[in-house]
Amino acid sequence: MNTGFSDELIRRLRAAQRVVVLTGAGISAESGVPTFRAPDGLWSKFKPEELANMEAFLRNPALVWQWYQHRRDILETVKPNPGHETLAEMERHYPDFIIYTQNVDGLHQRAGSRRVAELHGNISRCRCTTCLQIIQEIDRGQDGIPRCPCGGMARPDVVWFGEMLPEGMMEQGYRDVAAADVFMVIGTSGVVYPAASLATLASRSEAYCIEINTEPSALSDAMDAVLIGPSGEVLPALWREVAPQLHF
Ligand code: BJW
Ligand code: ZN
Repeated sequence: MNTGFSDELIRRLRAAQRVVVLTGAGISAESGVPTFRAPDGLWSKFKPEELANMEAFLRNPALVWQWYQHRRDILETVKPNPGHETLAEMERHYPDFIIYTQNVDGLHQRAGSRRVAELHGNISRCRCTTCLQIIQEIDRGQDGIPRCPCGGMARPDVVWFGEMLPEGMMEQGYRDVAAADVFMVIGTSGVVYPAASLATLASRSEAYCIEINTEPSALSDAMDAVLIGPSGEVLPALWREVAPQLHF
């Protein structure tokens, strides 16, 4: 099959020992998880900046919880797609392989990926806004806002705008990128920082930088190879060329 992948791209992926991947909402799109910035999304009348922040939550916790509960309901009905599955397979092949994901959906882990750093938290967990503890037993409350046993309002354990990412995770990411032979950025618009800075750092490092996206992103110009198409199709096709012995 002539897939149009360049020789350099295939050569770099075959020779690589250390691979770092940054994923965004696009990798889960083919599973049926809506992205954030698509013009026709169900929540397109809200920008993520308007819902994913503490001020919005304190102003209207019911609305913000409605958004998160809707997304949690979607996640109960979806499963990982061939894009997630290919990354899990790649991890088994490379001695050093790690995914930094902006996604909160847990689909990389469900596909079998083991080294996954969740830059923006996980939507399935809740944390108390008063005692700050992770809450195991949620009390739904009469107003529809989940509460902690301490009485405080629960919030999803995700990273909102203006909040710090999990301690030390970006620093580890910068170290991993600096040592990487190949860096891949998949399904992100590349407009949210500091996550996107992993890609800008990679573009200035020795790593060969590959992007997979259905359209050019804010990061495309800095990449060595830009593969336009759905990641659930491009990733398996690419991996079939890189490691044919694993497939045939
Ligand atoms: C496909 C596809 C298919 C579709 N196949 N592809 C530097 C400059 C400017 C601003 C800042 C800066 N540094 C920090 C900031 C501020 C801010 C920020 O980045 N703002 C910009 C938006 C302007 N950042 C922060 O506030 C961060 N914290 C921080 O900086 O702390 C330090 C600090 C704190 C306090 C004081 C001072 C400093 C935190 C950012 C947290 C982002 N949180 C969210 C919500 C998480 C929880 C939740 O899920 O609800 O994270 S917002 C939202 O955007 C979510 C995503 O992870 C994130 C990125 O979105 P993503 O994944 O790229 O999705 P889309 O929809 O944008 O793109 C999808 C892509 O897929 C598209 O390109 C499609 O084409 C593609 N696609 N189908 C392949 N089948
Ligand atoms: Zn509490």
